[in-house]
Amino acid sequence: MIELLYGAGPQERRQDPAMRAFRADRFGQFVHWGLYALPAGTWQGRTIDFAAEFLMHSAGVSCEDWAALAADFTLDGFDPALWARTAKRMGARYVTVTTKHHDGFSLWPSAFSDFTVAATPSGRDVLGEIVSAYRAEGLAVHLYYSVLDWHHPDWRYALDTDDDRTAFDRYLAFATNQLVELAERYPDVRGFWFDGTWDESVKAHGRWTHEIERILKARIPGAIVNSRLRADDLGARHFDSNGALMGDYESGYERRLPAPWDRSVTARDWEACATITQATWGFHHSAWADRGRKTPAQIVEQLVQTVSLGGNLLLNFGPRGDGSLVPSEAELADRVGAWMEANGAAVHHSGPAEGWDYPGWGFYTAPMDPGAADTGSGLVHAIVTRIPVSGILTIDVPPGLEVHKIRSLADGTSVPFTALDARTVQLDSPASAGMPLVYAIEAGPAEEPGGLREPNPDVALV
Ligand code: H79
Repeated sequence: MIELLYGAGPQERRQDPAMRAFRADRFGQFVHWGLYALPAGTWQGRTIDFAAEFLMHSAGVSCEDWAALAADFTLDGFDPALWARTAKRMGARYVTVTTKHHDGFSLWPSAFSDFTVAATPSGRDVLGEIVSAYRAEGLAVHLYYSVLDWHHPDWRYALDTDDDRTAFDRYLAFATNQLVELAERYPDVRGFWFDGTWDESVKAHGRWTHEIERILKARIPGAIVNSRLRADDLGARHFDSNGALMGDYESGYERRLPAPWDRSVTARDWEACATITQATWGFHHSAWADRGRKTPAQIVEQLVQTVSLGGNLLLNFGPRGDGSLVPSEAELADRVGAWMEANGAAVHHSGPAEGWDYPGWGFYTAPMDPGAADTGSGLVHAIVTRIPVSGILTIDVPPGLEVHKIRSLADGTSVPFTALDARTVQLDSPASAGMPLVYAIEAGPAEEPGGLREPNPDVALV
């Protein structure tokens, strides 16, 4: 055990109302919006794949040229109320919105920077309007903040000289000021989502990451902070040098998920973030970006895989430069929302189904109490995302349980099944592809003590 001043706090799951709500929400909307949405992946006629919110960096644009984009940030199609309604209809229960991305542009009129919405034609507090719009729809709001900053003269990737160290101290004072400012201006936000914390400079300042978490939580009691903020005394990130999680939940799964059978992640709270496009977060206006867009069924599959492992999914939207939603993203939100309308009970307030192993054809989730445990109600949702070509869905029932009833969650109709033995149930799998089908399985203690299955004699002999 290494002695740490800036390591992890208590390792029990937080059980306060904000954290319980976050955990039960399961589905959030990520929004990446800033100046980068204007060039949308193309600079001086050259379109760069993968570079949307990264364009300034990838195309080597100077701070001056990039800052000139502010003149075109006119909000002509900006309708935050529509964003919020779209997110709510999709079934998202919270939003995480970029307040300042790597390019350093602040979406609120920060007193600590000249590079903000105050320097755009409208001068409006865009972030404030977004926060209000989502709160009005009943969604919780988390604020994304990039510590990495390509604009600020005092940002450093590494601290090689005394001058670097002095400059970076000034940078951290600036970031602290901005974060306190955010907490003071928008006190009804539920949390902060940190990014851009992987460089040597930040890793050498575990103390600052520890301190800023404390400061934000002092300003906003119950604020939820992701693990990506944190480094410890020795520069270990997310998990301290003793292997303990820092921050309130693990946020390392970016554009990937834990393996469906990896139950180790259920030991803690975590959130994965995902793009609709193949890789970009800000709007990328190109055939390249559109080619890789995920379908509603793919999004739902990621969502239920996440919930089955006790995580939250943050699904990203990248509105266009004028503030309007990308039509295909709005349509996807509606189609995911239609599925959630009928099947959201398998997602919200749901988590891992204790004892139900990953079945291969989809995922099991179970209603959970906000303390993050299976309620033990015996109700399990089976979400079929991969229809077996055999047409037969086999359900391996945990020891000591038996299936009483199976119904379709969407329409309540009873689904016939055959009990092969005490622990194996089969039914006809859904016949056609489309959106994932959800079966509500009602199980209870087995009447016959058939829980312990005879070992398969063939397996024992070979
Ligand atoms: O905000 C989103 C990303 O902009 C941010 N995190 C999410 C939530 C992020 N910053 N850095 N990274 C993710 C990883 C960096 C990937 C890169 Fe690249 C590979 C940067 C340079 C090489 C991809 C390819 C982006 C530009 C070229």
